[in-house]
Order: sequence, then C-alpha cells, then structure tokens
Amino acid sequence: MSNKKVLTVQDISCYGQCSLTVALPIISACGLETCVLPSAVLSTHTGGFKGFTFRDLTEDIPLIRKHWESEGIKFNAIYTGYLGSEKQIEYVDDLFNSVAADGCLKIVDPAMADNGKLYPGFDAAFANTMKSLCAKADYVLPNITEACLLTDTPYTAEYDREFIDTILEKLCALGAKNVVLTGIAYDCESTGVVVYENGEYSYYKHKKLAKGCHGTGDIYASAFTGALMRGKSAFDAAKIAADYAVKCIEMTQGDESHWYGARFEPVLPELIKALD
Ligand code: PXL
Repeated sequence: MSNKKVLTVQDISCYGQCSLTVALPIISACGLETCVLPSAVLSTHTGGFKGFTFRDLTEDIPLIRKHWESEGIKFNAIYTGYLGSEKQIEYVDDLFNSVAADGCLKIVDPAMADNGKLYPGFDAAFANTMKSLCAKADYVLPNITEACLLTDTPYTAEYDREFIDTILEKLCALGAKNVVLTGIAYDCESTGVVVYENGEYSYYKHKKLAKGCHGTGDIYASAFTGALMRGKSAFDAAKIAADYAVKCIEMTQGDESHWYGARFEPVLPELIKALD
C-alpha cells in the first residue's frame, strides 16, 4: 500500500462536481492520503449557475503553510487546479518551496479556460502569471485553449501535428518538465491526449463523445495524479485518466438535469481496477 501524501490546492465549489469535491474522492479512491488546501469556497462553480457566493481564502494560504512548516508536514505530490487570483499563484509557489518532500511531484492543471475562452473572472494578466507556476511543474496539464494562452499562440480549434509540436516546445521552454495535453483531436471521429515526457511525444487516441461535461478536466487531472502517484508511467496514467473521464461522461450523457458536472462516482470501481 502507498503511504504517499498528495496535497491538492484548489477551490471547493460546494455544488457542481468540480475542483475539490472531485479531487478529494478520486485521489483517495486511488489509495493515496489526500490533503487539501481550499483556495476559496463557492456555493457552486461558475460555469452556468447565477449568483454564486465566493469566499476568498487567499490570506489563509500563508497561515496554513506556516503551520505545516512548524509541524514539519511535507507532501510527496502537490497538485494544483483552479486558482482564483494572481496572489494565489504566488502563494502556491511558496508552498512548492516549503512543503514539498524530496522528490515531490508538482502537477499543475492551469484550469482557467476552455473552448477558446477564459472562464468568468479570469483575464490575460492571470494567464500570464500562470506561466510562472507552469514553469515549476513536473507535469503541466492544459487543454488546447490553456496551452495557447500559456504560449501566446492565437487559439484555433483546427490544428495539425506541427502546431502541437510547436506548442509543446514552447511549454517546455517556459520551464515545464513534462506536458500532458488533453482533448487533442487530429480527426473528426476521435480525440486524445498527448504526453510529452523528456522530449518524447506519445499519443493516446480515445473515443470522442458528442458533448463533454463541465468538470471533466478536474476528473482527468485527479485520476492522472492518482495513477502517477500509484507508480504508473506518465503515459499509462494519462491513458487510465482518459478512459476514466470518458466513462464518467458516458455515465452522465442524456440526463439533461445533470448539466453541471459528470457522474464520476459510479465508475470509481473501474478506476481502482485500472490501477492494479
Ligand atoms: O472545473 C474548473 C473549475 C473549478 N472551480 C470553479 C470553476 C471551474 C470552471 O468553471 O468555476 C469555481
């Protein structure tokens, strides 16, 4: 059994199946001790609900860090997701420098945009600051929109292998050690994930579903983190996470009342089985 500790830093959207309400159960189900640092508390996520509450916890982050430091608490992986401000990015950088155990894997999901658009509340300055966090990452997990923002590349929904290669090189030039690019489609029928590790390109092609679900990026990054920390190679972790995310979307499709997230819970046993 693993005795590794994973810290995940992101908001907690109380309702809506994303960020911490996804990361904590998924990484725990992978058999890893999962510690959380909520960066904000929202009544719901921001992707379709109106009038949500937002309690900013930015100034709690350094206090929590200092307490952990005084207790000698350290983590074997730090996985960051949705962060609400440039200040939070700076504080996460402080966490990287203080509570990372030797060999700690830093996994950064620059959750800030999708389908060519920044999420509500984010701007170009935030995207620019996110580059500095990606520069410290062992694994950065952007979708194509986020990858374009991080590399100052105009967004396009149509691209070829050459375009992707340039993006990968630019992300590594920022400082990111390895890149997992999600939702990369080279044809109309399928999509897939690109794993760029130690300068080597590999691609896992998987089923493209007619309609994605909100929060799938968080499901993907959480399953990837869990599988990687359970000793899978980056490619295998990327594949396990992709298969799991596809099953979560399939589990949700057709239920119009469940528009806000993906039902990841019923397929957790399949994720656990894939880790054997
Ligand atoms: O899934 C990313 C995410 C996380 N947290 C909040 C969000 C979103 C995406 O919209 O609104 C609060």
